Amino acid sequence: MPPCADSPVFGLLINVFRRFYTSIECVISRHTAPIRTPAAASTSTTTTASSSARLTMSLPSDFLWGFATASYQIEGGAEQDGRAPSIWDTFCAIPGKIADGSSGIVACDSYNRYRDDIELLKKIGAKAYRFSVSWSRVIPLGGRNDPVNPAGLQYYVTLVDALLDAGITPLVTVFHWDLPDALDKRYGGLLNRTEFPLDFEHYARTLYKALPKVKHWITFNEPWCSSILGYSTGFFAPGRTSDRSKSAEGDSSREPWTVGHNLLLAHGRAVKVYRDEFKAQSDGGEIGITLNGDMCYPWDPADPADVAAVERKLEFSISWFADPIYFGKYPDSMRQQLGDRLPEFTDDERALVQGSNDFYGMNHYTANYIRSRPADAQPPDWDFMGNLETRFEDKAGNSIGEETQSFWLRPNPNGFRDLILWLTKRYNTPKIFVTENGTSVKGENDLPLEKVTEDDFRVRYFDGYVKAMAEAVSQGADVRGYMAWSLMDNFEWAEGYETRFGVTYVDYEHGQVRHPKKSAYSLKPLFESLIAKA
Ligand code: PNW
Repeated sequence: MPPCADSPVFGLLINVFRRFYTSIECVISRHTAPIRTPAAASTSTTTTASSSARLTMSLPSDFLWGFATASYQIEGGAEQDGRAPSIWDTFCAIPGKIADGSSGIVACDSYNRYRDDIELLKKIGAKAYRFSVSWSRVIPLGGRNDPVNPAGLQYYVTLVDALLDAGITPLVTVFHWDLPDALDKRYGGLLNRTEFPLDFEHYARTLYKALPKVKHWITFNEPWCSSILGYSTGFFAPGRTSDRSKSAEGDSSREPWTVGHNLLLAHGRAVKVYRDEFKAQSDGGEIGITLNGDMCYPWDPADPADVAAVERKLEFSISWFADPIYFGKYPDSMRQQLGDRLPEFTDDERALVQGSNDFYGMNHYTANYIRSRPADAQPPDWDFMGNLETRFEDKAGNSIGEETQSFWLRPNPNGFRDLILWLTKRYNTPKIFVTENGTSVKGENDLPLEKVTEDDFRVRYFDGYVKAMAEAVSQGADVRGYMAWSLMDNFEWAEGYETRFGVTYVDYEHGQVRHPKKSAYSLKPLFESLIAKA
């Protein structure tokens, strides 16, 4: 507990803090009926007939499309064949952290049913599959001097071989949030600037060596989520935050920025090892990081402060990681607000991180309106957005998109096009793989099976978003692949199993049986209409 924890000022701060994090949900409950205007995008296709014609065959002939998942969300088999707990197993065991009190102990049981998953991918025409590796399955205690678990590693060797036999290209995420719990206990996990990058490097090397046929490697999934949700709001494992009602430990003013820095260093190390020791023999293998980012629009387009706040929000979420990778420094807006709470790169660190992406992995789901805060209003030290507010309605009352089951997600396909073009401009036309895009559907979990598979809302979402992506390509963006989130309903982190993102319904009550929804079959014809013939 900090010395001032029982002071009235601290109490007030915490109240403000809590109100801030629930403000998004308040906005939703105030507007149950979404307002449509020309500016507001809906899930319906936003392209006109003539632009649709222009989009035909606009994607390159070798464009990879498929579906994505992550280890802790689908595998289950938590105690099988020597796997040890990750920080998510530990976090799920704390009452109140997961909406439905669930965990990933069984999940979709993909550890035992991966052959079903591959059959499913074949049936729906996927060319690629993005999955992540469970670190604590491969190296149960996590560290560079800890033993490798051959059975755990073999699971991924078999999975990759089976995918390739089925003609499906594997994209492998090395880390999708499930840090071995032993490393968190041993040295503070992601908070440790020396040990964590070295252990991650060793773990990554173990995978490169065991999986030489993999040609698309993603070091980290969404470091923003690991840093902010894990160490500022405490919504995600390991749940650290300054909010003492949620966690006895944590410092939201500093820890997220430390963790972000360490994730960049670990990414840089893992990329260097890949390039030095594996890339030459890999026949075109590539490596990059996946960043999340929502598109932003000004709450009041006529107010320069809101326009500037849009840029700041994009910098605080995307450029926090992408600027060091492409430019070797943090954005000025972040340095200005955070001062020495944002770590400085040493020369060696900068050399490691700058230029470390062969491609940009893009996860994208939604858009927000941004309202600036008065310039003279000092942001609280836990602010992670850049002294601004996010809204679902603009000044004129236009809604950014329709409600979904996820409080943070409202579809706005034009935002996808605009964000791809923003990245294209700022980072000089990087090669982009869209590594996640998808939606939950409001009330889907309450529907009977025969209705749940008729997911027209999700079909329209994919149609709008994929065409918006094709539009960005026709305007000069270099997008090479697209992975829909997700192949199947799965453990949606703090939201448990009540929120479903799958194109396949998973019947958790009757042995994890998979039932493809309409959306599962919708991507093949969609991509066939957009990909140029070889
Ligand atoms: C991504 N937010 O996470 C993850 O990569 C997936 O594992 C996850 O299932 C998927 O999106 C859907 O949620 C996010 O609150 C989780 O803004 C939360 C947020 C964004 C992305």
